[in-house]
Amino acid sequence: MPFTIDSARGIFPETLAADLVPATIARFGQLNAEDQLALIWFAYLEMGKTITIAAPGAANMVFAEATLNQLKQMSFREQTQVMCDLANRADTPICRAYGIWSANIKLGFWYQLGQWMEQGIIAPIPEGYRLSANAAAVLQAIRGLESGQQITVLRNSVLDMGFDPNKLGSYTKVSEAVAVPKDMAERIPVAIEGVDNPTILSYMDNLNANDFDALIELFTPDGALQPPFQKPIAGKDAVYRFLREDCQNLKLIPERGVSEPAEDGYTQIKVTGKVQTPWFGAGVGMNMAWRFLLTPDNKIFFVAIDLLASPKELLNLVR
Ligand code: 45D
Repeated sequence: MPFTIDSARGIFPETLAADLVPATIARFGQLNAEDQLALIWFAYLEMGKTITIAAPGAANMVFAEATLNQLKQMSFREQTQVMCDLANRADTPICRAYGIWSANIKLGFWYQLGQWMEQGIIAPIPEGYRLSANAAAVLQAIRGLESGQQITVLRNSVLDMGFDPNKLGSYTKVSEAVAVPKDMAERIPVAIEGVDNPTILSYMDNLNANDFDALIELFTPDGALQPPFQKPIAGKDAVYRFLREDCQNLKLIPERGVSEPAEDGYTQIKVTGKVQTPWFGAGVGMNMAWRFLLTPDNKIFFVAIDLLASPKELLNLVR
């Protein structure tokens, strides 16, 4: 076997990812819980002036409902404590429940809390709260990011909260029901300047259609998918689970790409373009790259998905 997942990660090394995102999140993680909550609140208010978050679907919210109702019954003091516990990743029943939710359930939970904070149902950030100097600097750094990077910082900070499920031993993740794949008649196939490889086109089209059963068949049994700023998810079962849990209702808008032979009959293909998330729709187009490594029989051995450093990177298709 010429490639390992590890060596595959290095294809198209010229690709510049938005490293400011993990750097900002690391700085955010150093702040105390009060500062973290206040900072997200301020960032959320500022972003809300230019972009709108779509309300999560009701089906999505049922899993968080019991916890949300529990919070609603509490005093402001207790509510603040719960939010700080989440930021501190404490070991409490609520932090344990939160820890095993899928990304969208966690986001939906905070979406609801944000609404309730505005309505005075959940404890607000105290009026006149002053961020520490470090927190103010992190907020300033977030202001300087492009919108796709800002929402990624927000998302990742929310995903990091709660009790770490890996400390639970075995657990079953709680995620919303998987959407029915889009009707064939409603699918609009993508076109990619410079790339006509059918596996790549099917990858994009199946993901856009929530057709995860068809999508997973494009991978080799040991194939891997590396989401932005994460380690590769390896093996068909794990990739399939990830797709069903965390990849619904995305809109991939690939624009252009290059395809070139790699060692031993493999092919490496880089595609750049935009991705929209159901949370922000067309309001935020994230600048993305896909770096594929295909086997000689055109199966996906590896694909890395990168959030790009800048729009300029959309045109960077060199090796
Ligand atoms: O703490 O090809 C308050 C893959 C204050 C799959 C709050 C992909 C207190 C393969 C405001 C209440 C998935 C990898 C908090 C492609 C407080 C593939 C609330 C890529 C927390 C292309 C905060 C997909 C709130 C990508 C409500 C790149 C925050 C998807 C809400 C990216 C934040 C999706 C939200 C992103 C963020 C979604 C809703 C970045 C959503 C971000």
